[in-house]
Amino acid sequence: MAIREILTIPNPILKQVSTPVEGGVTDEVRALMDDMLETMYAAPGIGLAAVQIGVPKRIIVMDLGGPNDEKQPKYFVNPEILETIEETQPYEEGCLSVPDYYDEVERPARCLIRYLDYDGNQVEEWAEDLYAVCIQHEMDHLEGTLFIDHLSRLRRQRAVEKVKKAKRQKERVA
Ligand code: K2U
Ligand code: ZN
Repeated sequence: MAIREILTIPNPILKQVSTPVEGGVTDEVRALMDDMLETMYAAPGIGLAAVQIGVPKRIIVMDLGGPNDEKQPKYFVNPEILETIEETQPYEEGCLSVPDYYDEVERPARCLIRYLDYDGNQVEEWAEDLYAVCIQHEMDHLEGTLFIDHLSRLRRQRAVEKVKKAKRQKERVA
């Protein structure tokens, strides 16, 4: 396993639409998910899409447990959102690819998802609460969409400028 670099804006790879995994959940796909999970825990974060480590394939990993909880990783290969309910819920979102910027995003409160798990079994289940927020945030990544793309132009520009300024300051110190 390895901790991989997490791409941050304005890296254009983050805007790519990820392609489906062909040929099922192979050992190679599992090795990539192992790296994604190790990278996510080290960040730390509770979700990560493959495109965030520069691999535009439709793969997501997640662990909604807290830092002191027993690890409960979830793996999503070729995930699909089959249904959403009309009711929405606001959530103060962040993103490992938009470091140190948080803002409120409204998303459907529940969604029906279908995906292949770590063993290649097909799973279909409803997600709600933080699970619904996180899976929709990650599914956005697979479409090349960031949570800041749901914000007003002004707030999105503020986020971009804040990340660029932090990068310039980091380069000056290095
Ligand atoms: O995609 C990512 O960058 C991972 C996000 C997932 C996420 C974003 C918004 C809301 C829920 C999940 C990171 O985990 S951001 C860090 C974080 C950690 C705990 C709770 C919310 C966000
Ligand atoms: Zn994100």
